[in-house]
Amino acid sequence: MGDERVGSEQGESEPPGTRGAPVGRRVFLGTLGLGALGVLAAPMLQRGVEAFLGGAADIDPTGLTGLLPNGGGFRYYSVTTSVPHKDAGTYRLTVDGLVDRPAAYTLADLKALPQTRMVRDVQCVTGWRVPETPFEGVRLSHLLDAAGVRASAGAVRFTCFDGAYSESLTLEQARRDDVLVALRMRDEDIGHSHGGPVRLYVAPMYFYKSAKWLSGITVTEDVRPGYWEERGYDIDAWVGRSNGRDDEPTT
Ligand SMILES: Nc1nc2c(c(=O)[nH]1)N[C@H]1C(S)=C(S)[C@@H](COP(=O)(O)O)O[C@H]1N2
Ligand SMILES: [Mo]
Repeated sequence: MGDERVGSEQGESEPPGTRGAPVGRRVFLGTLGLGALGVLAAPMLQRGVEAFLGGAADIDPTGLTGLLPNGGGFRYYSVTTSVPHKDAGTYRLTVDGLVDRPAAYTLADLKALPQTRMVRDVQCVTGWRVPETPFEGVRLSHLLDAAGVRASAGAVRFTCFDGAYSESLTLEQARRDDVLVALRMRDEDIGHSHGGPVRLYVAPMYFYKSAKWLSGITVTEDVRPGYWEERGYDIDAWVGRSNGRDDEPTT
């Protein structure tokens, strides 16, 4: 499965070979050189540091807080060291590829479309889970229908304005009711650190499918593996029956 990079815009990274382990804790221990203290001491240490750091994850210049649970159990992930900020003035979502009507949506365009709200658990493939998280946005199927998907199409590729991340779904998966182009998370507009202003949300799959900073939807003939999928993660990432894990399904 490989070395999922965990951390911050400052680029902390997770050591390889920690699949299935409590990753934040291991990275944390590794960072401070405390590995020998072992797993038992770690939860206490982590709680202590968290209390000390408070809610500073968004402004922490060291990147250390990015390794810790923040914002109600979420961890901040980015594969790039920095991500440009986009707002209502600069954000665009393009839909292209094997479609009859390519489109470019502004944030206002997306907000004007029918919104769907869902509350499901979020499960990262590295082990952490956040219960009952509301997501809200436009069904991906709505954007695909509006674009007019051609008969030759079989998959969808997602690209991101971080310039590096990508994801993929089969067309059948992409058309599910529980796949959103999300504008809101936890009943707030999605902030920059969680992939705002727009991220993908694929409720039944591991959270790596939910590409942050979504900027492109390209309809393709075949699935083209996404960023982590090229590095060993399963392309069909159903929670509980992929990636060698047995988590409770999220839907
Ligand atoms: N663009 C982008 N999207 C991404 C990632 C990333 O590094 N870059 N990481 C994925 C992974 S592995 C997880 S667990 C979630 C983390 O989302 P969060 O930072 O809102 O907790 O985003 C997913 N989407
Ligand atoms: Mo993840």
